[in-house]
Amino acid sequence: MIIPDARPLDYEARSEDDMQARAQAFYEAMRTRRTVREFSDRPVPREIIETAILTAGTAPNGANHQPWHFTVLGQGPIRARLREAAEAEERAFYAGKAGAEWLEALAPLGTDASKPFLETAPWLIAVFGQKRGGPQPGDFKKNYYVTESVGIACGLLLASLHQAGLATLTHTPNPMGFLSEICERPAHEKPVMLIVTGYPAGDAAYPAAAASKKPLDEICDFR
Ligand code: IYR
Repeated sequence: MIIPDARPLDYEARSEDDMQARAQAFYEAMRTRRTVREFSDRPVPREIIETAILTAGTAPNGANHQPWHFTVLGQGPIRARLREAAEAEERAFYAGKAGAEWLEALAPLGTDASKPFLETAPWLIAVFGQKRGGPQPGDFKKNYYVTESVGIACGLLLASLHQAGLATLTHTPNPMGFLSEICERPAHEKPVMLIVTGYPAGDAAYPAAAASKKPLDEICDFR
């Protein structure tokens, strides 16, 4: 392969012991992440959120078009509107739109249509996948692997926020059309999820069922 405008890789070789220790340390850090649904209103510096979004923006993605947009909502009057719209969708969802099987799957989490965190948490990050765009600002080319790219970016965003010491919640009100409207995003951008972040409320708790993770031999095989 011929690499256009090739640059030497900035690669730091490590010993196998060091690699295992670093992988283990990252696992120990990440395994303490819990999805939190009760947030404090204590402010969090904007710079931490900016750094986490820069981290999300390093995600591998289709043709390096970086097909994502993050609309960050701080505290403000827009929050009440957003909560109202989200809770209206959630009420319909929990009242039966979800169907019995889905509601049964959610029962161990204890979730319901009430979403006070949409007003309490200092930051909400609405994540959009761009069907069109390109490597340069203003491009309007077709994008590729948008779902996968945005999913990886969200994973990095959540890892960064957790590593920084913040609580997070991936919230996916269904449907999410109202997010595009409130965030004033164009029609070629699809809302993917809302990431809520801030400090956990003093009495925040999580359902034991959510912390039970499958063992390695269940999620992996080597051939
Ligand atoms: N969007 C709803 C329902 C919900 C769905 C799944 I799948 C979850 O893992 C959690 C919740 C809500 O936010 O309550």
